[in-house]
Amino acid sequence: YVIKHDKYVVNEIISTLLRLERNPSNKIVIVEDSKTSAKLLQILLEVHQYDVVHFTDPKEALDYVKYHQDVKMVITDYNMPGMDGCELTRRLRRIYSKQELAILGMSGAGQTIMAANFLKHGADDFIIKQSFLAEEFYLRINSYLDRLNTYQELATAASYDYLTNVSNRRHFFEVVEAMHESALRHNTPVTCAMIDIDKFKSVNDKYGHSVGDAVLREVAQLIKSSVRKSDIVARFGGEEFCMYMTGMSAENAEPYFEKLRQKISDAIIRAEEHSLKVTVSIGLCSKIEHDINHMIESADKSLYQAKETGRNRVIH
Ligand code: GH3
Ligand code: MG
Ligand code: MG
Ligand code: MG
Ligand code: MG
Repeated sequence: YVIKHDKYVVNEIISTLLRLERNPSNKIVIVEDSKTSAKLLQILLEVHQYDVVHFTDPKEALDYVKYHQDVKMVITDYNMPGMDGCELTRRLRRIYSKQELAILGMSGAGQTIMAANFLKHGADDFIIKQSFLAEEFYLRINSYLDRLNTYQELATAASYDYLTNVSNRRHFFEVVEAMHESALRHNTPVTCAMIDIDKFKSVNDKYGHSVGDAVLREVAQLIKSSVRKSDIVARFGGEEFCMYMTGMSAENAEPYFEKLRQKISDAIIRAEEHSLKVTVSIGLCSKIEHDINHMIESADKSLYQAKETGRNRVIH
């Protein structure tokens, strides 16, 4: 019906569909001073739903890629004003590894010598302008993007806890060291918290392990939803979570964690055919120590005290 009535509308619909289908995680930057050559590549890529950004100036491209971590691939020409493609490749590689960004060098016919040059500077591959077959080009592009996505999936799987989707212990220490150093430098207050579900063994005993898992997920979610982006939550052991918060002073930590404790004890957790409630005990440490491990140990001691004095409470 539409085709019969308005060709313009059809084009609009098609381009809208293309935009909708475009995968934002497949962003490719083309750096090419020749507008015709760039246009050709852009069309080839956009037909296959790649999100393409074009720059004629390599310096602008460098800035863009530096601040847009969603760029997966850079395709760069060699001869360009201001900076050649190899230099651009070299500078990009100082910021992004091959696991984070794919780089394809490109130059005109008769410049195959450039291939080694590009590869030496950190490019993944090299193509000769206008002499490649479209199909081969797509296959290569796809294999690089697939590889990057696989790396990213592996990195995520290695950093997050499978059951609760919060950080695992390894990832926690990987990021917390730098956070702590920066907090010490800037004299920012920090708080470390150990949170442990009370009598969790009895939840498993009474309702079974899969309900126990659901409770763990729910508690993790309640904790996670109460933190800011600058905080980190990790699952340390079975039913034990550790939190590190910057900008959280001792005075603020008390009411903050009291609220979190209350929120968890109020929550009705539904799992399978059951509705249940759990409580947590929380140990805090806001006394700045140079070594983050000492703060965690101190929070752990407070947690132990919270358990000893009746559970479902916050001890500083
Ligand atoms: P307390 O108040 O002293 O902390 O008592 P608790 O029962 O919570 O502590 P305890 O350390 O005795 O038991 C922890 C239990 O957590 C034992 C274990 O079966 C359970 N657990 C650990 N990891 C998992 C998990 O991944 N899934 C489930 N369902 N249970 C788990
Ligand atoms: Mg050029
Ligand atoms: Mg215990
Ligand atoms: Mg427990
Ligand atoms: Mg425990």
